[in-house]
Amino acid sequence: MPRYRDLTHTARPSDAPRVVDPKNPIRTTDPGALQMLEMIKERKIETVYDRVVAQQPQCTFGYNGICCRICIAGPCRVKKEEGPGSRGICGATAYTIVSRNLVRMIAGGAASHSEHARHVLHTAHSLVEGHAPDYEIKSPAKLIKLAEKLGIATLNRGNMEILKDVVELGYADFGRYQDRPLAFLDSFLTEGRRKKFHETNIMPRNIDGSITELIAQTAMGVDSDPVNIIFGGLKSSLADLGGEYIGTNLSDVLFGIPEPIVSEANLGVINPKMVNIAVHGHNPVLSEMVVAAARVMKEEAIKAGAEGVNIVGICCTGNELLMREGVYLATSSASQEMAILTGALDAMVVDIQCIYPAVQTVAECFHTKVITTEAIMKIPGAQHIAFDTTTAMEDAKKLISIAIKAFKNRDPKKVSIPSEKHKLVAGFSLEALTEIFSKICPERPISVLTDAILSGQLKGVCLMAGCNNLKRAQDESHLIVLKELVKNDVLVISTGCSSGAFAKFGLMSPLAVEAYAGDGLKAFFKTLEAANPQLATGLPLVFHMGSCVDNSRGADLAVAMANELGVDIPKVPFVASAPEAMHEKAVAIGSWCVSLGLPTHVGSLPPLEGSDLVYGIATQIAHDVFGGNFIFEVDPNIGAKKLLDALEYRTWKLSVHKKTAEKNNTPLAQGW
Ligand code: BF8
Ligand code: SF4
Repeated sequence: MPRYRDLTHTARPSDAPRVVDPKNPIRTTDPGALQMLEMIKERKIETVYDRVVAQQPQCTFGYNGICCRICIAGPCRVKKEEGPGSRGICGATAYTIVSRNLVRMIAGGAASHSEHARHVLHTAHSLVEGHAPDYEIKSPAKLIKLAEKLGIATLNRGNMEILKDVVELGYADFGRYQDRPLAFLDSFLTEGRRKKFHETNIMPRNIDGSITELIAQTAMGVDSDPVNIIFGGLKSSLADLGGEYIGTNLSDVLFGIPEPIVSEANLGVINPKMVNIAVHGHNPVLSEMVVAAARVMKEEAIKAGAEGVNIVGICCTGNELLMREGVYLATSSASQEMAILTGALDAMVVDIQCIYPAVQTVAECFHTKVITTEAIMKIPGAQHIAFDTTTAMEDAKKLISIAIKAFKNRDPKKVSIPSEKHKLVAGFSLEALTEIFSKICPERPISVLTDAILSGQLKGVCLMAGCNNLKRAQDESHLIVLKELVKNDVLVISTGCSSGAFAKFGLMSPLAVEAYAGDGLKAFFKTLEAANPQLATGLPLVFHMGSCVDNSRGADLAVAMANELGVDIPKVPFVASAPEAMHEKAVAIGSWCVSLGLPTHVGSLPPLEGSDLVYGIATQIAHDVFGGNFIFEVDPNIGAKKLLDALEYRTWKLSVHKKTAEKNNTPLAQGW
């Protein structure tokens, strides 16, 4: 059972309101978005902030996960505690309906992340085959490291030859039928997790099969056992992690390993004198090419009367480009429409995921061109330009020409750009962090972090991830959780829209360390900075690890810490938090975090409260089986306290076990 120091805390969420201020349309705290809304208030353009209010109150059956639409005898709702109304038409009870609905979200998340990974894999494959002339192996070092992890021979072999084998193994991971584990996943797990996943029968052998199996398992009249269904879900969540691992690592091979880099964030990065193009979505395969094309098309933009081409990022495509190229981050998920409202965005080029269909509706009030680029992602009214990796540069140039043409139609009277923007330092891949630590201890770099925890200087590590969910005001929960954690000396790494929130508020900067970090964290940063004079700036309050698929970098760090400490992940003072989770991808990530053995806070409740059994499995029984558990808590202050409790408990227990092992000269206890 998870333990809480504060005895008023239980596995149940507090009584904090589930939707804060449901009638208030000002549902953001982002200073850039607030400025934007103020600027356009006379014009009354509908945005997500209006629609979320219009949706209130949301359906309680759906909210609790007790509405089943799996077959067309339904929809069935669990309406009563007992009798025929307590079951669906087929007799499915609440625990079956809730668990089926939940794991189908995991399947959606796993499909999304791995579709992204598949695209990166296809690109690498085209490169190997000689059909992707505009791409290259930017990081041979990463390729070698990855190949070695995967057991692929590297000695006396050319890079393309090695990449060919890596790609083949990646493809096999999507469709393997032999009884062997997913290679990319298996390549980085701790021994303890490998054993646990085999014992619990959740080690996936392929990605596509795990997702398909889960959909089949949860079809009408198949599995009704909630425990079996949830374990099926966890298997898919691990397939999701495998997919993320492929996505992150192959992106690093093709586009480079992120290193500390300085940039800026929030709507003020949109430049009134330039052709502004927002790249939005998740996939670096297209957006990296847009950045490259923008560099060579500067002259054309100048001819059109602009000073050049300004690429800005939104959501995780933005994070990918920020991490590797230092591209400005305009905004994050919930405020994506705001970028168009500036009236100075000439094109929004989108790939996949988290793109509101509403961007086209807003764009129609301006000159902005919304351009979709992937076969599975079109928006009525938007222009579609199929992006092909074999003609990547040519396609990217086409996109930029459209933006330059649109720039000429920009209406200066409609331009109003918020001044808000903040400097930031991003680019903290695990390699970059390891490099920084290695300046203190070259032999065992991760010991710099684990020793700081064991000595009490740091309380532990938290991976902050996830989206915006407007049940509370945008970004508020991300900020509250972060501030509470850093004040208590927790080292925070972040991804996705959590990173977006911190960047937009100026918290991803060295200046924020002085204002918000606790003494231990400050001292830790000072030691690192003193040993790393090569860093152009000081270290930021929070380390940006990348996009949503880059949560795999967080998993990598948890594994490295476990190996350094000689324990499995459930004993490592490492927690995760998604204070504003929204997407199915977040459900998949949260589920593999728990399977890996991490206490995982989620600030917006997934639809599972309709079954006490399923709720109990997620928040308590999971801890007994995997050492990780969900902490569902909508109040970010309480959520942060529960995370701190979990870290404190782990550090205390680990220290006791270490002392006992040293005193008695016995192996370190592995139980959690
Ligand atoms: O993949 S954090 S809202 S943008 S799902 Fe989407 Fe959530 Fe943002 Fe990135 Ni991740
Ligand atoms: Fe209703 Fe059962 Fe069909 Fe679900 S599967 S909609 S509970 S009949």
